[in-house]
Amino acid sequence: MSPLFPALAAGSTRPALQFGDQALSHAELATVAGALAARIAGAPRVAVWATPTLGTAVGVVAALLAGVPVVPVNPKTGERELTHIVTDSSPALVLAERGVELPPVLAGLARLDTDIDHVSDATGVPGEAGPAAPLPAEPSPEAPALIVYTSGTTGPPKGVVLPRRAVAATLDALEDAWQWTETDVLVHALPLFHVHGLILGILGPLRRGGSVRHLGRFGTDGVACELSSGATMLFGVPTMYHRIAEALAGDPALAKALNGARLLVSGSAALPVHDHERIAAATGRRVIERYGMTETLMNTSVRADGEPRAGTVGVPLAGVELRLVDETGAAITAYDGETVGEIQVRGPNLFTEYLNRPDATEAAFDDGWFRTGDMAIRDPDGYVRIVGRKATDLIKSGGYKIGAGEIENVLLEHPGVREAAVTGEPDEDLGERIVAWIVPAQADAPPSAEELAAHVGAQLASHKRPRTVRYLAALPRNDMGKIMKRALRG
Ligand code: MCA
Ligand code: AMP
Repeated sequence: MSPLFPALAAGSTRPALQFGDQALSHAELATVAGALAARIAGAPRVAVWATPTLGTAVGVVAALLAGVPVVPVNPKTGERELTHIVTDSSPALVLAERGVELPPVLAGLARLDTDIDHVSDATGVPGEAGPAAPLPAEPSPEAPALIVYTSGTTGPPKGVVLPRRAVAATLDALEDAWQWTETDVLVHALPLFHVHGLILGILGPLRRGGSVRHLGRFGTDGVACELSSGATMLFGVPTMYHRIAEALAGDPALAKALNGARLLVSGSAALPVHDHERIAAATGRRVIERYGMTETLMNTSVRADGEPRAGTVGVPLAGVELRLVDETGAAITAYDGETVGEIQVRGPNLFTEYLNRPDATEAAFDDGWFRTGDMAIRDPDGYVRIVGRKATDLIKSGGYKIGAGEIENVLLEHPGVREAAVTGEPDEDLGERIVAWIVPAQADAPPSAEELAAHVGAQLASHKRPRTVRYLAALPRNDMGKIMKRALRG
C-alpha cells in the first residue's frame, strides 16, 4: 500500500496541524511523530488519551506510522465504560500529554508522552516502553489502523476495527466529492475520539497534504476568526450549525466569514432544514451534508460540484455501493422519493469486524452488505434522504450516538432507583436530549436529577448523562411486562 500520509513521507514544509499557538508543518510532524513511532513500533496496540490537543494528533499519527492499531479514548469517560474499553482492547501502552493525570485503570500501563517538545527531546532515548525501534514498512491495507468504540442499543460499546484501506478509501472518496486539495485549510472543534473529528478532521487534511486548525472548544467566535483568516472549510455536527444559525442574526462578522468559506459540511446527525435555510439566508452559502457511520466511515455526500439540497445527504461516494432494502429483505429499485427502506452499504470504506465480537459482526451483515439501521428514501436523481432509524433505543444527542440500555443499566444500580427507562426527546440544540424516566425506590425521597446525572457521568461518558429526569409511580408496561417507551412522552 502507498503511504497513508504522502506529504509526511515527502517532508512537505506546508502547515499541517494547528491547535491554538502550537503548530507543526508536515515535515515537523514527520520528525516528531516519527520519533514517537520508533518507540512504539512492535506494540500490539496503543491507546491515545484523546484530549482536543496537538499531542493527540501526534500520538495517533505516530501509531499509524508505526503500524500499531490505535484506540482513541474519550478523556471524559467514566469508570465502567473506560474499564470495558481497556479490558476489551488491551492496549500495551497509553499515549498522553505530559502532566495529564490518567485514571487508575490506565495508570498501570506503560505511558509515553505526546507533548511535542518532550517527544523530540526523547528521540532515540530509551523510554518506559523500551528502546527505539526502526519503523516498519507500510503495513498491508487490511491491517487495522484504528479501533473506535461506538454505542449499540444494549450492552457496552463495541470496538469497530477500521483497516488502513477503509481510512484511505473514505478520505480519497471525499477528495473527489469535495474537491479537497492541499490548499484547503480546515477548521473544526470536534472531539478527537470519533470518526468525524479524528479521521475526517485530522487524518483527512494530513492525507491531502493540507492543514487543519482545531479550536479546542467549539465557539462561533473561533469559527469566524479562522474562516476570516485563511481557513477554507468547516466541519461540524448539527448542534454546532444550530448554534451558528442562532448567532448569525447578531453577528455580521460571522456571516461574512461563513460567506467566504469554500465548503461548510455538516454530519453525524441530520441538520434540520430550518437551520439550513437560516444559514443560507444570512450568509448566502449552503451547508452540505454527508452521511457516515463509525462502521462504514463515509457513505454519501452532497458533492462540491453538485446541487446542494437541504434535507438530503447527497449521493453515494465513489466506490460505495448503497441499496435500500424492505422488511422482507428485498432490494428496493424505486427512485421515487417515497419508498422507504433500510440503507445497506458495501465497499472499501467498511470496517473489518467488531473487536472480540464475532456474533455482532456476523449479525451486522446481510450477505456482504452492512445493515446501517438507517431508514431512507431516494430522490429520482439518486439523492438520499434519511427519514429515521430502525432502533428506537438509539439516541443521537449533539452528534453522539448513545444507547438507552447502557444508561438504564447504570441508573438501575443507583440505590434510589427502582425502575428506569431512557428515551431521546426532540431538542432544538442537541437534536435529541437524553431523558431518564425514574420510579424512585422511595416515592417521598427521589434522587435528584443532578445526583442521577453525576451517577451516570461517573460510570459512562459525560455526554451520556440525562439532561432531564421525570419521576413516575410506575413505568407503562404491556401485557408481557415490556416497557412501552412510546407511551413515555414529556
Ligand atoms: C451535559 N452536561 C451536563 C449534562 N449534560 N452537565 C450536567 N448534567 C447533564 N445532564 C455538560 C457538558 O458535558 C458540558 O460540560 C456542559 O454541560 C456544557 O455543554 P456544551 O458546551 O453546551 O456542550 P455540550 O452541549 O455538552 O456539547 C455540544 C457539542 C458536543 C459541543 C456539539 O455535543 C460535541 O462535541 N459533539 C460532537 C459529537 C461528535 O463528534 N460525534 C461524531 C460521532 P463540559 O464543559 O465539562 O464538557 S458520529 C461519527 O463519527 C460518524 C462517523 C459521523 O457520521 O460523523
Ligand atoms: P455513529 O455510529 O456514532 O458513527 O453514528 C452514525 C449514525 O449517525 C448513522 O447511522 C446515522 O444515523 C447518523 N448520521 C450521520 N450523518 C448523518 C446525516 N448527515 N444525517 C442524518 N443522520 C446522520
